[in-house]
Amino acid sequence: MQDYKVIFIGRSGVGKTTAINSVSEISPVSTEVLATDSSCPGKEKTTVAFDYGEVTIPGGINRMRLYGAPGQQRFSFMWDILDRSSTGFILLVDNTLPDALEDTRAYLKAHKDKLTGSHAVALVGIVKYDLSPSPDIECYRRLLWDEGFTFEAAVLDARCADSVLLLLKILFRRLERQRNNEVMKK
Ligand SMILES: Nc1nc2c(ncn2[C@@H]2O[C@H](COP(=O)(O)OP(=O)(O)OP(=O)(O)O)[C@@H](O)[C@H]2O)c(=O)[nH]1
Ligand SMILES: [Mg+2]
Repeated sequence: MQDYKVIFIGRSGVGKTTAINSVSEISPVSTEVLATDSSCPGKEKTTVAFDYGEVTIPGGINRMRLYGAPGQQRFSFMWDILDRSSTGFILLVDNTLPDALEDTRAYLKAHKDKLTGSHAVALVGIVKYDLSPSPDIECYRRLLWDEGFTFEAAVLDARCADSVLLLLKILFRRLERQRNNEVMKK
């Protein structure tokens, strides 16, 4: 059985904790506390250390260990701890942000080394598309292409297990491909 470590990253309030809670087969570990600032209006709680859940990829025996990073900058010291030996990254982006594309570009640039490391596989998940269908997915694909990333982009609703599972399956296929390539090289 292959175990993959996957980290959900992205701004505060995008849906990292929600996504893990939606699919985890174990009771998820949460480190949410009441938010004391206004960095994410309308949301009561924020993650201060990490979320943790586990899921089996349907039709397989492979397990994914899911971690959610805190979105708030002041807890960014956790990102380096979580990144160690990570295999997959899912960058969630909030399509309701007024500058969603530019925000995504800035995030990708800031974390380029991590996301394109030799053992890393990453993809972009666009949430809250139901609330704002613009920019559309093609805009994100173009942005990724322009910035030289080979990641896939997909739409999901972090509240819906099937939707999150679909995204995890895409990541899983890419992780398997990378693992096979590494085995062939040996
Ligand atoms: N309408 C809609 N709401 C969504 C969607 N995905 C997530 N949400 C909501 O967005 C909010 C996300 O909150 P969290 O999961 O706590 O966000 P987080 O990324 O863990 O935030 P931090 O812990 O502060 O970094 C929740 O209220 C979800 O119900 C979506 O696709 N559509
Ligand atoms: Mg959270």
